[in-house]
Amino acid sequence: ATTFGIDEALEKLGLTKINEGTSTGTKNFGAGDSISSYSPVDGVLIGKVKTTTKEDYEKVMTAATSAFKEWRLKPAPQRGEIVRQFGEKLRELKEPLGKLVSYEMGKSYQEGLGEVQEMIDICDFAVGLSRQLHGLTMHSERPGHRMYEQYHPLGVVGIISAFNFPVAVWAWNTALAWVCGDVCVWKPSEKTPLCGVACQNIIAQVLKENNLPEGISCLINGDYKVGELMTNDNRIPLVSATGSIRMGKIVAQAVAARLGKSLLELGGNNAIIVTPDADIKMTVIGAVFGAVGTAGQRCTSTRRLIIHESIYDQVKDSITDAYKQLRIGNPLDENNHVGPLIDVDAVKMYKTALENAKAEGGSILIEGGVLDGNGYKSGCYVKPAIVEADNSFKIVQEETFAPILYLLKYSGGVENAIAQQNGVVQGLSSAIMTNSLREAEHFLSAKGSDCGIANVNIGTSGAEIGGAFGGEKETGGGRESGSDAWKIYMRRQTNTINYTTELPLAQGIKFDL
Ligand code: UN1
Repeated sequence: ATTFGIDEALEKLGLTKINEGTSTGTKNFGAGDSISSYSPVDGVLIGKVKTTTKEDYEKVMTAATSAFKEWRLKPAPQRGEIVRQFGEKLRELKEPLGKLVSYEMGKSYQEGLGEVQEMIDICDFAVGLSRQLHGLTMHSERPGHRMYEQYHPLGVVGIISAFNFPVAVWAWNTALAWVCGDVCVWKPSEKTPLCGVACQNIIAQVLKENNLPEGISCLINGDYKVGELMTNDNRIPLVSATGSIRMGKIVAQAVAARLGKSLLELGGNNAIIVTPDADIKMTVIGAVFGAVGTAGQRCTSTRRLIIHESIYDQVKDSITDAYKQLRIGNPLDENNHVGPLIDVDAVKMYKTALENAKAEGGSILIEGGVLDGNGYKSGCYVKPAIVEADNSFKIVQEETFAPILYLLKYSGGVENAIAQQNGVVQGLSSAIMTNSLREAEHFLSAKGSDCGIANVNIGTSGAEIGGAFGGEKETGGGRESGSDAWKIYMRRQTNTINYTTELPLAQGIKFDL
């Protein structure tokens, strides 16, 4: 249970009704319009955030580029110390920030806290990493020569993030980018602008306490037009973007046109394969959390269950029974399982998807619908739905950011299930529920899942920060968070040093003067 209300949470995060959203530090430069942030929980206006004008953006970039000149020279472990302090602040503010995430985005308070925990975890990871930005040494083919590689800071990193993880995805990027010696300019989703200002307030405080330039962390606000300022800006060597495939294609093309790098984290169409050997109880928990958690608005949400025909009815009955237990309502009330969608546009897309599924011949197992009346005044609460469908349906091929689960059937061997699982354009997360070693290893082999994440006896969502996070095909190919994802935030340099008085050429070439 929480001990304070949303107003107190806003106060602890330094937020007011009108917030200065365009900033380095906590200063606002601009005269941009305001974005009003309404809570999907109760439809109430939480606050306003000013948007970034072109002139503001130039000031931000001036601050960021000059901060980079200083920050890149600070030894990496000292940069890690700043990230450590940031992680400490997040520990102190976990409850208010988790509450704001829940209230502004609509995910459950537990998930809001979980999201802040992901931020804390990536800070810890980055602190350790700050002493491990290793390159390799190689053996030169020339006598008296030494060859090695080193990683240098890259520059200003642009971050475009989505509403569904309004704080954690920024932290995955920034925590790594900062220890790598980069500075960051962040455009949060215009649907969750207060989460952006809250995070900016926290890091600005840490930078101030350490007498560091504010431009190390910058915030810009607005819609895609503000994002375009970054994608077209050749002062930004790397743009990391999370969101829809449509958005990713636009970002990738703009960044590629100037030969910049992009790190893309786009849509998923994640499936759980349920084989005859599956533990049904575990399957139900994994599938239901994956499908209705965050109201189906994670890029790792479970959208498809691919079930073997021999156990199809049993799984179907268990899942539909579980759905009947779900409580939909205020996500800040810990008794509820499912909160609202982000806004009424999302509700429209949910309704259209269900209509399309029916029109294509899907049969509805658990009826959807929009809730109204007491407790549902925002108009954003919908019922999680289950549809029996076919993988070839156009709607099944798409990612609908809502709690709609498609049940698909397979017969024969696990290869038939894998063919369906891989038979979509997206390639983010995948899972198999099985106790058969053969099936599990087949699923993980080169002819198995084609996704960036492939799990055995775990659902599709809830990845840990220690692994590289991302996916293949139209998911965009980027990897964030753990493992060696840090490398994209740095530039690699190969160095060969000659410590002799001769100048032998490589490849045995003779060039006598
Ligand atoms: C996202 O939905 O954009 O694996 C990120 C998960 C979370 C992150 C999801 N750790 O579900």
